[in-house]
Amino acid sequence: TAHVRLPRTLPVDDAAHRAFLADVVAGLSADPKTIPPKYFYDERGSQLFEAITRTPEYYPTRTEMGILTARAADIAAFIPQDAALVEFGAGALTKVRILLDAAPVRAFVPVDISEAFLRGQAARLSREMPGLQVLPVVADFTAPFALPDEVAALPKVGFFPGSTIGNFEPHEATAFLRHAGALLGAGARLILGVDLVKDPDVLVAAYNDAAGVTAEFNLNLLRRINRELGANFDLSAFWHRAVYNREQHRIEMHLASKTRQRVRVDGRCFDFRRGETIHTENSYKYTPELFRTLATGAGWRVATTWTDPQRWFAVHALVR
Ligand code: AVI
Repeated sequence: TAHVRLPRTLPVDDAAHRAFLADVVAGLSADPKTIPPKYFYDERGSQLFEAITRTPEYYPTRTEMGILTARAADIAAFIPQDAALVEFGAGALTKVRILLDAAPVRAFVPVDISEAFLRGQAARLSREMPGLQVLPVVADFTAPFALPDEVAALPKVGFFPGSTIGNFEPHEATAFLRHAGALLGAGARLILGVDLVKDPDVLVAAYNDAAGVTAEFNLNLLRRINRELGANFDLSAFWHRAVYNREQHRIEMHLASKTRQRVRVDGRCFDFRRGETIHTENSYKYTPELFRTLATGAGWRVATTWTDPQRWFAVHALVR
């Protein structure tokens, strides 16, 4: 029989692969070196993030869950009848279940970049809530995307929990809020979870858990670059570092080089000084006042804000 030559194995999504490579090459060529945090979330990264949320130090998830649970009736009252609920960066769908149990929603559109994880979670939710139309969208929600036709005529409510907005630079957060407004349409509403400015010791501990899960999450970015971009990072040659920047009211995560070293990515060389870092994430914290200014500047109005008794976390209800 004829010998069939198979094509070189291509990544599932070639455009996404090229964007990843371009971002990593540009980020490692810059000074200081940086890589966008959205690349943390391959399948293993998504699982490591879920593990972070269960560490004793990482208070945001359980604090926000507490607010959503305590205020479920008030939040449900903010959601119109037969609405489509659109969740940005849906992850494990734990939080939205609280809203779906409290509000009579017609359709649920989880949007996430991590395809395998999203499809698995959406299928599970469909089985649990057979009356609900679940319409997953695989997309990078930091770029424009379209909603499914099925929800065109329904009133829209966005849901963006977890303080993920804090991982955007302030100008990116403004752009996201504007895009979300355009996507959801006139009269839309948006429920947003935002981590509050607080005692730096509490903040720093949350990003330096004793079990080392956050360190593993940070280092997994290098593992992903090795696997998907043919790089040769030695994971044992980098430290995880998380510090609070008071002036910019943000946690910064870095990967610091333990030695002077050279790393190859897709045939290109990148040199590291001893102690030089790759800045991998900012996690901005907002006072209610700072957040109100951000939202107003992006065309939204803060209708209500719910917090926990310690005022560690805020859930804001926005209207256009
Ligand atoms: C997803 N995001 C809001 C998390 C945060 O707290 O900024 C990501 C994270 N990074 C380290 N730990 C958690």
